[in-house]
Amino acid sequence: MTIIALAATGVLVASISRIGSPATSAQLPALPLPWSPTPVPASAAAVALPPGSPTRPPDPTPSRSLARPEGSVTSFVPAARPSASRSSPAPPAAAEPAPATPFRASYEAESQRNVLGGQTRPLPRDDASAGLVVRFVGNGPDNFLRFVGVTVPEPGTYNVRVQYISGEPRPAMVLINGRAVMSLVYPASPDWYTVAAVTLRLPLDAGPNTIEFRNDTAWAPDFDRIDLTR
Ligand SMILES: [Ca+2]
Repeated sequence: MTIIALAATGVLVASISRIGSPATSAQLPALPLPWSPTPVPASAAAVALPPGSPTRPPDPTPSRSLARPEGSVTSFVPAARPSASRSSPAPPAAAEPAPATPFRASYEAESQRNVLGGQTRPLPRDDASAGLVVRFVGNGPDNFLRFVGVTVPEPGTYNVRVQYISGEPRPAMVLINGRAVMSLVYPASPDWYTVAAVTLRLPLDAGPNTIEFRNDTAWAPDFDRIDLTR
């Protein structure tokens, strides 16, 4: 399943794939900016929010003027899997300069360190990391999931890969340290028992951060885990 996301920073591609499935995910070619108001599926729109916006914005429309988002969606990176078979070994890849500060961290949604507001609660799913997801996020302001202590060494924009389960497309907002940075409609996972993932680009402060998922008016996905890299 392939979706298109809006991002003003250059990458306009998002795709989604079942975890561990054959390499069926496809990516759309990157589109040049500036963005032209071509209609896109509402189920795949990442919408920029003005800084400090306290409430969920109206549903996006193709004619909506997009401010530069603080957060954005980038290509989904599936779990490691063998590449397509080759008739001969691939030549060694050219050495790429290592990031100045390699970084990787993972956080389970169901961690007791997190804040599970309102009706949200961890429930078992065999396909989920650590066997649990946080369900019943959204459909009211109290039902939020807040990852606490998401710690990074330097301020900047990080890749945040979000694993979730949602048998239908569902929207949710992302708040960093209490401030709304983006809203995303998470594409449907294969079913209500299979994990999917999208990778977001989110701005984080040095030290501990909170990353909150919420939807004050409709149900959000069930969240499994987040993985940070840069
Ligand atoms: Ca989990």
